[in-house]
Amino acid sequence: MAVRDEKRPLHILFFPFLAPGHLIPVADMAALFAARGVKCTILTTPVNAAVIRSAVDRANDASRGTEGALAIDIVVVPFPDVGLPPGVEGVSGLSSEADKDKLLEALWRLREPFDRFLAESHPDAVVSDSFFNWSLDTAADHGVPRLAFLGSSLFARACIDSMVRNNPVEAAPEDPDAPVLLPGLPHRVEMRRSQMLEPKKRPEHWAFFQRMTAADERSFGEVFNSFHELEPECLEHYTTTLRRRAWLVGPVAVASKDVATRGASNNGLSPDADGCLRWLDARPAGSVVYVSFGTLSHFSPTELRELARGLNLSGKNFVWVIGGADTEESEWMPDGFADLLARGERGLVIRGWAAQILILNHAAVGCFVTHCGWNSTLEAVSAGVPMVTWPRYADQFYNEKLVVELLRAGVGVGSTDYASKLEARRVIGGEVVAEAIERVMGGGEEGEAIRERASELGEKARRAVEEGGSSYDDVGRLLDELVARRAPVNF
Ligand SMILES: *[C@@H]1O[C@H](CO)[C@@H](O)[C@H](O)[C@H]1NC(C)=O
Ligand SMILES: *[C@@H]1O[C@H](CO)[C@@H](O)[C@H](O)[C@H]1NC(C)=O
Ligand SMILES: CC(=O)N[C@H]1CO[C@H](CO)[C@@H](O)[C@@H]1O
Repeated sequence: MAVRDEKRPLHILFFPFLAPGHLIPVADMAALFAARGVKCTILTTPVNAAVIRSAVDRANDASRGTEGALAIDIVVVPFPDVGLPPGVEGVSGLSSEADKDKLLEALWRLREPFDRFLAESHPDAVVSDSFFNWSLDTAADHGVPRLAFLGSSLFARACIDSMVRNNPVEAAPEDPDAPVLLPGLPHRVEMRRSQMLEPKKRPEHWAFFQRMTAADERSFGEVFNSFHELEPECLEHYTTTLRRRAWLVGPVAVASKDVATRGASNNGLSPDADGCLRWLDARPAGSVVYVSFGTLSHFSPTELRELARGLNLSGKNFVWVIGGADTEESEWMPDGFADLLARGERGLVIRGWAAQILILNHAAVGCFVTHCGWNSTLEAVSAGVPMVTWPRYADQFYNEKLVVELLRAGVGVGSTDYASKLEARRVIGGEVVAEAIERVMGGGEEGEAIRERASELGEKARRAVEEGGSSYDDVGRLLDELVARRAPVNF
């Protein structure tokens, strides 16, 4: 292969955004490239380096003894001193608007170490998070091609592009339930106004998307944690209609050697997580609802109560991960729910971190109630698990569309409000939650078809990253191209 024919291996610098959901896929992606003989460096700050350290160590252990594989380096640079509390080096742990501004300032100041690294090491390419729009110009100053990575689905990326280009929200009626059609896409995508980013309500956010889209458009291309078979029409739209270049290299977590402990702060299975797998072992195949909303989602006490009621009403077994819940149980638990948990037969609640990939791949799990963060969505797709979708924010509403309407591998609970942690939203009743679970897990035709499609997608996902699969080939195409655009080779 071209990469190895050269005397010097290709060198790619990865520059992830400072949030676990962005860091971990980037570490996984670096592992994929390193296994193909690319020298990979990840540039980040101390606390963020700790998040990916175990994934990187494991990838490096696995690559030792693999012919042609190279080790991944993490280059740790100090987090800029902007007055954030010690230990806060990213989105996790921000507690006010003022903190948010400080983080923005810190992100901007990372320009200096990034610039220095490019000047000193002169890599062949940079894979930069789309959130760092300025990395385009910095990379260009050094003649280094920038590949953007947003960490979203191609579908969501195309929707965001349509939104930024056409601003259909502004033209829609004020009614939060007014339908908003996203023009220029290969599929009919109709949202409710309340599910979309409001440019007037969130002007900085909107401007941020505009700058991000502008920078990504001018980049060498974009890499996606997705695969051809998952969203073929979107890929066609992206490359042919939008004339953008995209390489789909995922699902990057499938090849990871770190499935058991990824993201765990203590670098190991918590006793809870260990117990959870044993608990699942004792449950029939496909009988358990797995519920988790990711690290950044926040549920009000009323929402938690309705969710608990819904799980009980569904009659199904459940594992519910309440990540970092800051709500007292007495504030939300319906009467009798504590007893139901104490009996330990129907359900298990895990506080904090869970071995999500292991749980999703357990035969007992029959459905995943998810906020549709792309990382979680892809983990479910890869495991062949159908979904009950409950988006809360950001691109999650688009991912829900993809899962429910295009892939038809899930059912939505009818979440209508794009709202942050601090904002109110309409509460989804327990009956509605139970009904969605029943539609996915029940005996009828609909449930069977959904489960079959989810299972087929899982097969395709796993095949994509194997040798000869579409994602494997996309990595090869990208590497060949980077080799070809290098300084002239002497023959
Ligand atoms: C990135 O955003 C900043 C504002 O935050 C803007 O000044 C700059 O021009 C943008 N850079 C690119 C390359 O789009
Ligand atoms: C669970 O649902 C049953 C009815 O299906 C009800 O009798 C019981 O009170 C509920 N328990 C909780 C904890 O909600
Ligand atoms: C790859 C990755 O970031 N995985 C994380 C996805 O999000 C879940 C929770 O939402 C985490 O448990 C995973 O570690």
